[in-house]
Amino acid sequence: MYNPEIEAMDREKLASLQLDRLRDTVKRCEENVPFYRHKLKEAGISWKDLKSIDDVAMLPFTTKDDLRENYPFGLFAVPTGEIVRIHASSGTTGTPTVVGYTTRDIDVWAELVARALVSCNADPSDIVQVAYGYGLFTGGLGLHYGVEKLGASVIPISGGNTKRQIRMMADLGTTVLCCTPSYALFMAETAQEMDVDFRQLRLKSGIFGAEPWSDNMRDKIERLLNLSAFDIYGLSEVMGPGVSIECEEKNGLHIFEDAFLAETINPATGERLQYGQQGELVFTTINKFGMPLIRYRTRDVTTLDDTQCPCGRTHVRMKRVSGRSDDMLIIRGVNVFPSQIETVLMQIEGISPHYQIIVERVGGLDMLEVEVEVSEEMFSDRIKALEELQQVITDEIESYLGIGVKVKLMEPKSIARSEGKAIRVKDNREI
Ligand code: DLL
Repeated sequence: MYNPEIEAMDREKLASLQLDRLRDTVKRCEENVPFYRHKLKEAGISWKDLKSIDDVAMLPFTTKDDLRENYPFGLFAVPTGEIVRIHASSGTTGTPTVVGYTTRDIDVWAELVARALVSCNADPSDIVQVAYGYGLFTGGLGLHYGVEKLGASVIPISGGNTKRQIRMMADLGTTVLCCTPSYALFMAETAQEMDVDFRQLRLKSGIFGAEPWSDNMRDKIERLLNLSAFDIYGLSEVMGPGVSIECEEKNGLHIFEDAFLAETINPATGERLQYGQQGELVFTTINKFGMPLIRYRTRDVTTLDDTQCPCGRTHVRMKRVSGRSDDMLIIRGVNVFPSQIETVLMQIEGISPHYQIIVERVGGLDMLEVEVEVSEEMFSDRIKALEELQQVITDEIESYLGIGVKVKLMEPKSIARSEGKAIRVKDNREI
């Protein structure tokens, strides 16, 4: 499934393929989606004006609000009769966003996920346990069809029932595990309770994503689960998992540029940034028919890197997502991403990898509190050792972030575990 003709394509040739696909996409949007017809007219631009791939910067943005305002099917570019699958975001913060796929879209998606799996050392002989949730969430079904396309065996176990997950892993000889990184940690803990030793299992690769995680968390997961952990990124609006994936270098995620045009912008001004500058990630789909999107603002913060990767792939890489711009906490004027706190915590001995961040406003002042779970061994230790540990964590976070923090040590297993996307932050400030 590794297709060097596409993935290691000469960049000039790639730009020409992208331009053809971009023009075709914008043409279809103009012809079939009233929302885009109006928006493009307002911006005074048509698909015919796109003469080079950089002209994408002339196109208007699409936002999550646009999707909500056109709920449910307003952005579909084909008649609903041609849509064969619908996914939707959870909609916990408002109207859900709905996405529709044609038969061709599903096929392209499966192909991209199969390519992503190969990038994580999977091949047709593998047994892949898909423990992302199946349903409206794109994680389960997205990975599922990619595994089948690759010709490997899929265990469609979905999320939850963690003891059964471990049992299946052991009995069926799972070689590749797909789930959120926070769920992988929960599995490690459950296996330990069941006296299952990961060194006796056959796991070789883990394909973890759907939420931000740090390199230090990777080290922890790799050690606990005895596998090689890869970061997979995607979002339902643009497709689902498989928009980008790490290769064996684990130094950024290659974006499948034959299907998605990536840019980063300054989120405040909308100005396009250079490669190497951190900003908000923006995608234009160029190989999608059901619901193509033009310059979709993801809110995810990252940096694009167009330098040559030793793996041979020529597609640009994005750094691991540090968080969503709307997850960024502003504490007394300082920008804080939960992933920064995670980076610090994962390096400290004596605590478990489960944590919770709480923000309060006390007397007009923002207070950052981090609840950290003490490991079993440490918990039975002397009070003095615990006090020292608490001080170490406080000092480390404060020196990393440059702001004061209150650290609360918690009993083992007292912080809620996640079977899907972990909720790390409780922001109790009133806006
Ligand atoms: O989370 C799709 C997915 C499923 C990706 C399985 C990877 C694996 P949504 O539910 O629409 O789709 O959420 C998309 O999740 O905009 C990011 O903020 C975040 N996200 C996804 N992957 C990563 C990652 C799926 N590897 C939103 N690192 C995105 C950091 C991620 N954040």
